Amino acid sequence: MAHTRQILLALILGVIAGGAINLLVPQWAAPLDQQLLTPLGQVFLRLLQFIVVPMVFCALVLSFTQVERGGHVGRYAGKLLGLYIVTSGVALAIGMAVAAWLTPGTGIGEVGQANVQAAEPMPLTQWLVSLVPRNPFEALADANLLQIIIAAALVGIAARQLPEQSQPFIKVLESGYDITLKILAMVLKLAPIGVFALIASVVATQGLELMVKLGLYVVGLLLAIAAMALFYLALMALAGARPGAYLRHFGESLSFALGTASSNATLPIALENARAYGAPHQLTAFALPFGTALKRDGAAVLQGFNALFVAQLFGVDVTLTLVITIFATGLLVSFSTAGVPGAGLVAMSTVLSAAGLPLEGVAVVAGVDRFTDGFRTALNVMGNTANAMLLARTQRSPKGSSPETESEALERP
Ligand code: DAS
Repeated sequence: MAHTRQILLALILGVIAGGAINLLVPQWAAPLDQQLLTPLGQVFLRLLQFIVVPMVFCALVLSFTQVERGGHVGRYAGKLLGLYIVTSGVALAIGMAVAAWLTPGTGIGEVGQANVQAAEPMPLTQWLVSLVPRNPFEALADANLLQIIIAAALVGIAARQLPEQSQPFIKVLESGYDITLKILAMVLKLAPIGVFALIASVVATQGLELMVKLGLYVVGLLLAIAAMALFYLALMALAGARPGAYLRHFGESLSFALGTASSNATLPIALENARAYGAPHQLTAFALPFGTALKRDGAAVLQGFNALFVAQLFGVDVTLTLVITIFATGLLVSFSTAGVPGAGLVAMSTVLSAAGLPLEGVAVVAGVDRFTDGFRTALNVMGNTANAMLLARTQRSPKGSSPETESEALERP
């Protein structure tokens, strides 16, 4: 909890410092950013990325070594995918509804242009094949979370079939996981500095004038993100999953995501928050990496909202076909958006080109993207962790009995 307050304070100070530099000494913005702010922020992000792969791999293999006959993981994956599709559909609908209601794309003049490379969408079958790792070290080196999940499943299930011989290997993994937790605790001490530098860099170099010009776009997008966050809190309250306790424990992950704009970098914090919250480790060790690879409600809200914004901006008629195309491609794109800063902006071009909307729309919003990215990423982390907590809440105890209470679920090893 202390970290959360420190990170939020660092964010506020970063915006103030960045704004002061941009308004009072704009000639210093670029050199200060290049010599100090960006390097500081990148060092911090790299230290976090250093932990993600070993922590996730150790946690996943250990989780898979406990897989009982019938496979809890298969059950988790099936239920999570169902939850992901439904809630991502809600996120897209909210994004489109707010854009249709506020019409942020009408009445704004010429806005600064920036050339953003259109992302080439990978055909679905090729994407599915690419999930299978051909080399475990390549999967680890590329930090490809879905490939790491499959590699860990193969290793963990194989290790389970060699119970005696794999004990030393399991001990190494347990120590490895504990070591990553210790490194995480050290890196977290640098969080306020890292988050301050990251946000000050954005505000100092991009300033706030574009935010004013695209004010309705920024306000509308943040409103849609907030609406989806409230949807999750209401869903958790309905499911008896104590939204207050969720916010108290995961506030650290959410504020971290806000500052770093990287779901991948936030994963170690989310795993640690889930452990402190008391969620079953066997579930979160699978669900959180799985969700970090796939679950991006912030990206879903963005794609729905932004596509209608672009249609309004360029005077394109919003037909039922257009809405359905935006919804379908926005849903697919949200599952394939990377968990790194700016990924949603790059993914926009896929939705716009599928919907036949001008790609120039990406360049129009590029200038405010890093600011909204932090909020989208916080919603991505919320969608991932909230669905995992909802799944933990619904885990039944042995056959025939009533669904175990959350405290029972949380007490289970
Ligand atoms: N920054 C991405 C993430 O880390 C989300 C986005 O760009 O929309 O999840």
